Amino acid sequence: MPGMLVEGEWKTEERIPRDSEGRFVRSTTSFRDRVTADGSSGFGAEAGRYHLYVAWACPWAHRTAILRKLKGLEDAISMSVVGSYMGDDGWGWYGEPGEVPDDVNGARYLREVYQKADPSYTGRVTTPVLWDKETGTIVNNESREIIRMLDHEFDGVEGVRADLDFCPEDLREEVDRVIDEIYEPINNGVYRTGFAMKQPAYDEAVTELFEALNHWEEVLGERRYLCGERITEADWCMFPTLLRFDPVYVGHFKCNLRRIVDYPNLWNYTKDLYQQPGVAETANLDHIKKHYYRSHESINPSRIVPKGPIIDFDEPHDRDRFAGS
Ligand SMILES: N[C@@H](CCC(=O)N[C@@H](CS)C(=O)NCC(=O)O)C(=O)O
Repeated sequence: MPGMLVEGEWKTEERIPRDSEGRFVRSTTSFRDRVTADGSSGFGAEAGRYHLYVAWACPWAHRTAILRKLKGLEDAISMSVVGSYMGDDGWGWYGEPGEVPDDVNGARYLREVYQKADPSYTGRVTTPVLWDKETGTIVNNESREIIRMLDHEFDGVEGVRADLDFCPEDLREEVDRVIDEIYEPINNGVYRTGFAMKQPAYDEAVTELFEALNHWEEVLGERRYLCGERITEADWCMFPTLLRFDPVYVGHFKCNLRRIVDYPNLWNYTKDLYQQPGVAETANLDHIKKHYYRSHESINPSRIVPKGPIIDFDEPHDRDRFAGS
């Protein structure tokens, strides 16, 4: 893990945050403004006004890259992609294939973007970041809130797929409930498992993680997607974790009771989502593997990136047996 900003200054002595029992503790994010269709929040939905910073490696950022792609927001919202390595300087641009340089703020390190938004910012420098070019600040850096904005607020912008709604009104409660339900044991659970520093903390996290996967394996035996017959934001919150599971979390994070390929429904579901038009272009497995294995020196001191597993997300899936999009 890299450092963090303390009153606007970069400190590298900070480490992966853990409690006294060795449990990984995720920090809360601090930029929580919203873009709104009518501009009432001060951040109106306009083409060309916003810029998204992502890491291909990061599952939270991945959600936002997917929504941007699927909603047809690529022309309206520009995007930079940091390199895969997160070392002492945190996220930054190193000239690696797959990066997209920051032509908005000209940053070398992502922390510069946070410093510009708030010169006395204290907190972690995380992806994703939604930047407002007009006021020169960060609107929001919480993936779940960013995907909701991309899903709904830009529908009046030309070229945007207003016909696609990943959180329709009648499903909103259910979508939010499922996003909440998968967050702690699964999305954050893989990190709590991998970053645990004491045996009981690991045991607790890995047990919860697989209990939750077992549960969703069953649910997905009855319906095509997490909330029913249509793809929702909940699926786009689940997918980035499942995509990374076998290539990274099984080995690097010791999430190894089972692999996703051992779960017929979860595996076919993962392939179904991967094969949705546009999604594969957001799935950079090279950045994903390099990021985890090379950035977390405390759990992989050699920084060797394993060659396997051999896995094909393009192989046919069986989800057409259900009704659904
Ligand atoms: N709650 C945030 C979490 C974002 C997050 O933790 N991103 C990781 C990358 S996967 C990060 O940038 N970590 C850098 C750090 O903690 O220093 C969200 O969902 O947007």
